[in-house]
Amino acid sequence: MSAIKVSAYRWVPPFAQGLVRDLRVRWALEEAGLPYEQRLLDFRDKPEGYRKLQPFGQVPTFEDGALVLFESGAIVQHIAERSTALLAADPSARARTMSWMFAALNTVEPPVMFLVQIDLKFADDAAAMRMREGAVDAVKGRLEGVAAWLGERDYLEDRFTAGDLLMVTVLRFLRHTDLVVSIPALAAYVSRCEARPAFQKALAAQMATFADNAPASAA
Ligand SMILES: N[C@@H](CCC(=O)N[C@@H](CS)C(=O)NCC(=O)O)C(=O)O
Repeated sequence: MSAIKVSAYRWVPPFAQGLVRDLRVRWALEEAGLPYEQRLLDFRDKPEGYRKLQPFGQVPTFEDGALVLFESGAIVQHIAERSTALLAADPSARARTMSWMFAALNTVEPPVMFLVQIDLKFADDAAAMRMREGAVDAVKGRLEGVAAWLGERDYLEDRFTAGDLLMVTVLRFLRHTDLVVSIPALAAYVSRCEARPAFQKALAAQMATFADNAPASAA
């Protein structure tokens, strides 16, 4: 029995499968070689008391004995601090990784999620669609920044880190568009990171949970 528990949804519709943020935590745990169990929840029917673990009722949470964490970035940071697989030992390199972790979640994710909301939730809303062009431009600006930084590099810094892990999970939210694939260096970067065995294991675990718990109506 592993001590670590990660909350995740039992099932979500296909458009969200492979994107739910427990994937970040599963991936980090796989990179660090730390076993975990899932605490499975229904998207619309969270258990009584879950907000004591996650004040907003979201996934993921991370439980390790008495320690309970929420916010995927904070959880990935906590895991990274336990393993040089995600964070180098050198203090300056660690600080650089933190910059990229914040950049992924604080600078790239907000415009990406704004566009995702427009496309997936408000596609029938004319007012929302009028904002789409501006939202796409905002995303393109961020993607160009990441691509220009990457240049010829394989990773954001001189090796794979928790910064890449978070950045790639953010870029994956754009899979319903051609915004990433139309920048070959960025597409190659995402594919390089997704090819890591730890990512493949994490994704397979999330997808297996959805397959095991698919409602009859989804068949
Ligand atoms: N900033 C939070 C966001 C968590 C989040 O948005 N989780 C989604 C699934 S990916 C969720 O549970 N949404 C349901 C809700 O917001 O009620 C994190 O990174 O952990």
